[in-house]
Amino acid sequence: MMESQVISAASLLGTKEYLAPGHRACLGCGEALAARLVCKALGEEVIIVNATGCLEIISSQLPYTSWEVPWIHTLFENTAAVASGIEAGMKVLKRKERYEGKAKVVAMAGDGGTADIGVQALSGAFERGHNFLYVCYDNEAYMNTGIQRSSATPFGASTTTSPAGKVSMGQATWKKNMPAIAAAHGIPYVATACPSYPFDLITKVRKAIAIEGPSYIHILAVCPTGWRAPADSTIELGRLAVETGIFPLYEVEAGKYTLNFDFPELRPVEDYLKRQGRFRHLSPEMVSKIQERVNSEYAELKRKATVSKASIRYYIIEDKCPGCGLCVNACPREAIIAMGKKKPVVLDEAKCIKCGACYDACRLGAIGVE
Ligand SMILES: Cc1ncc(C[n+]2csc(CCOP(=O)(O)OP(=O)(O)O)c2C)c(N)n1
Ligand code: SF4
Ligand code: SF4
Ligand code: SF4
Ligand SMILES: [Mg+2]
Repeated sequence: MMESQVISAASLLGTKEYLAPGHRACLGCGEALAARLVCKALGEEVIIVNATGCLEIISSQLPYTSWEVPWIHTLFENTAAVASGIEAGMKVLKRKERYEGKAKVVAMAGDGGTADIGVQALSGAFERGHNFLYVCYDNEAYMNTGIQRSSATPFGASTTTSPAGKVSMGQATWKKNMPAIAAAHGIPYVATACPSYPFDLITKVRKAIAIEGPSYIHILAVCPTGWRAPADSTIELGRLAVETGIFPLYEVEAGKYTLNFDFPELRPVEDYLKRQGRFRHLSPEMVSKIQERVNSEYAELKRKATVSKASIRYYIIEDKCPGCGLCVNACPREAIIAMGKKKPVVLDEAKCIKCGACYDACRLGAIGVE
């Protein structure tokens, strides 16, 4: 029989930061948050290979660095090639008994550095079967250089090179499906993730680095600056991207698809689009077009997936809960009900989408996970 185990954030992740505070990311940067969580999940036996882009710029302004682990900066285009070289070099050193460690090579790049200029190097590294993890932080444009469109910019988004105005309606092409491209290489592990679902993200990173061979994680990294959204909307926008089906969270393991969060009903895409200035100009016709596309892509994903509700379960530890109500406010689905002052709250599992927001909100460790 499996024993249920209560875990706390500290026991799950440890308190050590590997992407240290003091970096120069904008307020509310989803990319910095995602990288921090990824690094915490990776631990210290790692070599980070980081393309030029926001993450590198905010974290490595000489004479300062936020990196508490071995880290190398690469060009915009060659992250996967540099990672391949390091991994191959480590193999040789091991063979010659000059290196006995178990450090994992982890490449990191933005959507431009991955889906555009870096895709050739990445495809080659996947095809050669290097033992490394590649993480793409997808903020849906070239943010570091001033919000230029990339092939991962969504249809209709206004950027400085796809500006909405009299002659243009924003980005005219559909977002490139980079996780599908990675999966088409037949590599052992591909996943999508978002820091608005931190436990899901951490689990996937740990799974990916335990795998022998190439693995790929595509992370939606909300960028308040480039998306023209309030800095405090990062977590909510990530949740909305998932709950509308715009950015579903799934894994592809040896070709088998698992949808990690499946909703009885998707929220309308408008709930997500209307919160961002980059979509402000969209006409109702364009919103309907986006809705149709999301509906059909989500249906296709569900057709491929062995649908699994996340295997975790959240519950209230009654003797620790004085009913402060923080989790009630944090829950996006009204799945936690306050029973009155000084009484423990009640969690309705039928309504729970396992987002983990209540767990993050509780200051008293009164929410358990099993
Ligand atoms: C060959 C080359 N072209 C252009 C640049 C300039 N450049 C540096 S970062 C960047 C955009 C990065 O975009 P992305 O990979 O999406 O990362 P983000 O900044 O959005 O996190 C560009 C165009 C460069 N460094 N090298
Ligand atoms: S521009 Fe966007 S991705 Fe870059 S540091 Fe600012 S919020 Fe983060
Ligand atoms: S995990 Fe917590 S916050 Fe999220 S839906 Fe379930 S009860 Fe609500
Ligand atoms: S946040 Fe924690 S202590 Fe407060 S009501 Fe929720 S479970 Fe109880
Ligand atoms: Mg980008």
